[in-house]
Amino acid sequence: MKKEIVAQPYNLKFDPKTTALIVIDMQRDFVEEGGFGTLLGNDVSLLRAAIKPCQALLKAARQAGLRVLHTREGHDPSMSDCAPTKKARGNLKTGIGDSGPMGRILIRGEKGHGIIPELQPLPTEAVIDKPGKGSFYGTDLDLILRNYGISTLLVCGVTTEVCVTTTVREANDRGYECVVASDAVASYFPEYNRMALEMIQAQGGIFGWVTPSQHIIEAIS
Ligand code: C5J
Repeated sequence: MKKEIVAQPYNLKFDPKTTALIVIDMQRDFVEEGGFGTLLGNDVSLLRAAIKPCQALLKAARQAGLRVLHTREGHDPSMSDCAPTKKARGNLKTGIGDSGPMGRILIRGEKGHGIIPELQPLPTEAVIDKPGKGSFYGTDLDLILRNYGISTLLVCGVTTEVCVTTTVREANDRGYECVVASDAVASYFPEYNRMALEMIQAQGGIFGWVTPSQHIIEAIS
C-alpha cells in the first residue's frame, strides 16, 4: 500500500516494500575525534549532530521492516583502488593510506574506517564499500538495490555536500527516488549543508526530496 512522506518540494508517495534506508559513511574517520576529519582541521561535532537523528531513522526503518544499507568510503590496504589523484589531492602531510591515531586513514579493516558504534549494521544489512564519493561508483549498490526491488531511497549520513549529494545524484540518474533527511545529514561547513539541501529540492526536486527525519519516521511507522 502506498504511503506519503511530507517533504519538499512536494509530498512523495512511496511503497514501503520498495523503499530502503541508506546510511552514508557514518565512519569514525569522519565523525570521531582523531579521524581523517580532525586531521583535516575540521570540527567533528558538526557531524556528530546527525548521529541521533540517524539512530532514530535506523530504529524506525528496522521496526518497519524496511531494507537498510550502509556505506563506507575507503580503500583496500594495497591502495590499488585509490585513484592517485585522490591520494594526492590537498598535498596533505597525513592523508589517505597514512597512519593516524585510528590506524591507516580510510583503509578497510582499520579502526577509523569502521562505522561508529552508535550505528552498527546488523548482519542482515548490506554494507557497501566504496572507493569514491558516490555510493554507486565502483560498487554493487545498483545490483543489490535491483535484487531487493528497491526504487525509493531514504538517505542519511555524511557529508551532505560530498558523499550524500554525490550518491543522490547518481541514484537520481539511475531512476531512484531519494528523500534526504535534513537533520540526519551534516557537513563540516553549515553553509554547504544548507546549500546542498536546497539544490536537491530545487526546480521541482531536480535530484530528490528533503524533509526532517521526523516526517520520514511518521510515514514509515
Ligand atoms: C568526504 C564523505 N567528505 N563521506 N567523504 O570525503 O563525505
